[in-house]
Amino acid sequence: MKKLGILAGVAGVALTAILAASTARSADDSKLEELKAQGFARVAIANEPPYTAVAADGKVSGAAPDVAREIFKRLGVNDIVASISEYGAMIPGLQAGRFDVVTAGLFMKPERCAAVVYSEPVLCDAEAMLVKKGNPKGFKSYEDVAKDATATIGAPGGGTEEKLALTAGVPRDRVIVVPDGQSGLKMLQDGRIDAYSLPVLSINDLVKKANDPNLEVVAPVVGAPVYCDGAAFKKGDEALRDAYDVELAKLKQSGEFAKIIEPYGFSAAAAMSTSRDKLCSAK
Ligand code: 6CS
Repeated sequence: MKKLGILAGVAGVALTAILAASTARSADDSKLEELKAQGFARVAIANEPPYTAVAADGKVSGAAPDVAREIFKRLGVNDIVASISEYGAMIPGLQAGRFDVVTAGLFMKPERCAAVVYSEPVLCDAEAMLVKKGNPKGFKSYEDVAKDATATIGAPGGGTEEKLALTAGVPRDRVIVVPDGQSGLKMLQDGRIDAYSLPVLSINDLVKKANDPNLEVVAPVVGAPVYCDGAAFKKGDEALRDAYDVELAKLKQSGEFAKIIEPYGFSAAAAMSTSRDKLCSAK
């Protein structure tokens, strides 16, 4: 009778372990299953071409959403639905459940890596400043703006360029929060700011469309790092992030990743030459 008791005990332990493992797995997969059932993933974007763009008819494009759309399709989530957000509101919105993922060129930096769960790198870029033709104040770096007591610089609220300008010593009242590219362009053209800073590809896109001979691009901004973004998921959605990374790696491996992002001007090699771990631990 004793032997029977021991066997029953062992079987019970094994059964408990199997149940626990399957429960954990099903809990992990629940977010992906939820998105599959929903039929779409809610993505946060900024409408800053070529990273993200919303056409007059509402069509969402840009390198970041195009990569996300392809990956989610492979995961069984048929489409993405985009909401436009300021960069500084993306992480709070993700944490509040307003979005399922941020696919907007939200650059990986240690403080952001602590707040969200990033995929592996997708889009890499240096920083630029848009100035008047001839660069009258001779800006080459954010420190140059800081040193000129009369100079003002525009940048996205909660964005990387705002942080870089403040860190370089530009006083708060000389760093002007600009909601979007068109506003920054107009403010510079009207002389309301002396420089407008965005990543290089975003500034180049603005200049190409502005068709204004009185503009000049300072790129790269001396002393500013090259950043890369990743898709940013809410903490707790690590399993969804891992599934996303598996498909991202396949896209990179097959050459399809390059086919999606390089027409926008991004380098697949740049994203493939670095990693989330490196970018999240950068000083
Ligand atoms: O990640 C950021 O904060 C920056 N990323 C892009 C693509 N544009 C401006 C923004 O500040």
